[in-house]
Amino acid sequence: MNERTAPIFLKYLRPNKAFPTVWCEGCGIGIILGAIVRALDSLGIDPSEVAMVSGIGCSGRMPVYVDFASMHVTHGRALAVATGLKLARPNMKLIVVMGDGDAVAIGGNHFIHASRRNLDMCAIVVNNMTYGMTGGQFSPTTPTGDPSYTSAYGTIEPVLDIPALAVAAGAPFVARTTVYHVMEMQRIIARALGRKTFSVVEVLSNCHTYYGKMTGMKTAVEMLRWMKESTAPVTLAPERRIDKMPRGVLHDVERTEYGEAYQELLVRARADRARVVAAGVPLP
Ligand SMILES: Cc1ncc(C[n+]2csc(CCOP(=O)(O)OP(=O)(O)O)c2C)c(N)n1
Ligand code: SF4
Repeated sequence: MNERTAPIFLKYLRPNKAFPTVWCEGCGIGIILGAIVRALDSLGIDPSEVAMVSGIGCSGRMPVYVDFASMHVTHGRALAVATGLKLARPNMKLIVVMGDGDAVAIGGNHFIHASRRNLDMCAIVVNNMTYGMTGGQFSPTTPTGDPSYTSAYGTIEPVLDIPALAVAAGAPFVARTTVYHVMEMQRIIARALGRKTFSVVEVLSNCHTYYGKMTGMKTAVEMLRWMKESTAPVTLAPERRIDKMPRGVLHDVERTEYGEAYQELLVRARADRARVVAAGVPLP
C-alpha cells in the first residue's frame, strides 16, 4: 500500500483484520484482488452496493479479504449461489470469483447455464492452469503435454478454452487478460462491471508454486514473462499474433438480461392473478 492506494484499499478491504493473505509470495491472485478493488473505485461503486461470491480454491479465498458482503461457498457452486443472491438482491453489483477447476471442471455445468441464462454478474475466472489449493493436479485448462502432480508424463487431454466455452454458451461479454497486464486487467474488469449482463473475464494467473514448478517456471517472474510472451492483444492483425493467446475483449454483444426478463414475467403473472381474483375464480 502507498499513499495513493491506501484510501482505496481501506475502503474495500480489511487490512487490519484479515491480512497477510494465505497466498504464496508473488501469487497472481493478490494482483487480481487489487485490480478488482481499483476497478470498483474507478466506477464509484460503494462497498455497500457490492457482493462477492467464490467457490473453494486458492482463488476462492478472495472474499475473506474484502470489506463488503461476501460468501465463500462450496467448490463449483459459486454461480449457483450467486444466481440466488442476484435474484433476491437485483440491485447488488455481483462479482463471482472462481478458479479454473471451480469454474469449468466441477462447476462446468453451472458455468454453461449461467452463460446461457445471462443474469447480470461479473464472473472472474482465475485461470492458473492447475488445482492450486489441492497441490497441483492438472485441470481442464492445463496445456496439453504439460506435466503436473497427476500427469508426470504430461497431460494427454485437450485444453478447454474458457472464453470460447462462454461465447458458445451465450455469454454476451467475454474477455481474457493476465496478471502481467495489470492496467489492462483493471480496465477490462471495470468494463465488465459496468455491463448489465453475465460478463466473463478470464485472468491468466501464476501458480509458480505448483504449475510453474512442474513446467520449468519456478518463480512468479518467470511465469509473468511467459504471460507477456505467449499472449497478444486481440486487436493485433491475426498474422502478428500467430501462436499467441488473444487478450482483450473477445466478445461483446447485446442480449436480454435474465433479471429484467424475470421482472417482466412477474408483472405479467401478477396482472393475470389480479384478473383471476377480480373475476371471482377460486385460485388453486
Ligand atoms: C466438492 C468438492 N470436491 C473437491 C474438493 C477439493 N478441492 C478443493 S479446491 C480444489 C481445486 C482447486 O482448483 P481451482 O478451482 O482451479 O482453484 P485454485 O486453487 O487453483 O485457485 C479441489 C479439487 C472440494 N473442496 N469440494
Ligand atoms: S498454491 Fe499457487 S495458486 Fe495457491 S496461493 Fe500458492 S501460488 Fe497461488
